[in-house]
Amino acid sequence: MNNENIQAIVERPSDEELHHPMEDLLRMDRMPHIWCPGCGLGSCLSAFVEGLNKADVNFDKVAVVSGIGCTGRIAGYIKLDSYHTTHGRAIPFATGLKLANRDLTVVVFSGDGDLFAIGGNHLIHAARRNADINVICVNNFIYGMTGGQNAPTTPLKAYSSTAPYGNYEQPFNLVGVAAAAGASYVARWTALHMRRLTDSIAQATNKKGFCFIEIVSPCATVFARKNRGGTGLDLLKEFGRRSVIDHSADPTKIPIDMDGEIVCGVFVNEDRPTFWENVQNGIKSKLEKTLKYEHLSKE
Ligand SMILES: Cc1ncc(C[n+]2csc(CCOP(=O)(O)OP(=O)(O)O)c2C)c(N)n1
Ligand code: SF4
Ligand SMILES: [Mg+2]
Repeated sequence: MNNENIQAIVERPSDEELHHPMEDLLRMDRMPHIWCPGCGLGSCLSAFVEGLNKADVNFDKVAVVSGIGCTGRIAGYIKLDSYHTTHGRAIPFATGLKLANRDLTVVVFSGDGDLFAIGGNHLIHAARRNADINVICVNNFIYGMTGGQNAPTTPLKAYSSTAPYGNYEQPFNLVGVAAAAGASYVARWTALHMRRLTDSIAQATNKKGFCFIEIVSPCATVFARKNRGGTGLDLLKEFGRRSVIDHSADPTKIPIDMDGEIVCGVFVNEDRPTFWENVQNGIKSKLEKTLKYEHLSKE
């Protein structure tokens, strides 16, 4: 059978059928993306777009800021106002953006290495100040893009390209760090918990203050290979087996290791004044005192 005959019997899908539901929010001119088959980042991006839809936010008022790494590419693929900043500096960039444009919803989307190694100081101080930004951290336990070096999240005894005999550095428990530093909202999900993750992203979008969401996500290429984890799907299945949902868990007491439980949930959801509100209130009371003093001195 020649090609013409094959074409005649295969019904062509309509343009509508060919249109991916997320296409309007993706920079299709950048496709195909660089992510490996089986990587969890596609699910993380889908959950983000779904979460924004659920939050009913005006897409023209959303800005996405990433650092570098495989996760950092999200800023380049999403068709919103987005910034791919330098390594570790997404949070100060986002804080400035929000302070200058306070009607924006500013979201930092970046990796565990970017946000907790070189960017770790920025993260704890933005949480302490309660900067009004949302931070979504994809934790794949490794520096994915640069070939699998140890990250501050690499579990004890896991292998990486810089820990060929296993990692013997105690990793950070990301939700514990964010909560201890003062974040208003702290949640952890895996890339398998699509509905709950989407709901969390919607909740954080509609919430004031520093909101932190960790997504435990498979790095099918470097982390899985070095640790004999199988494919991305195998890792997801393992996350599913090991996950328990406990919203009442103390976030400082739920580190992730190589084979124990991955405790998920929304651990902190509090309201406290944001950095900008504190500045406003502080300046207002100072000015009031000065004006009162000037008024009295004239009498
Ligand atoms: C100043 C600087 N130092 C080092 C690098 C190299 N670098 C690129 S990606 C990366 C690690 C990113 O890890 P992570 O944030 O976990 O992202 P992933 O690739 O795992 O999603 C590093 C160290 C860089 N781009 N800039
Ligand atoms: S190296 Fe890992 S994190 Fe990066 S795209 Fe590949 S699977 Fe994903
Ligand atoms: Mg990483």
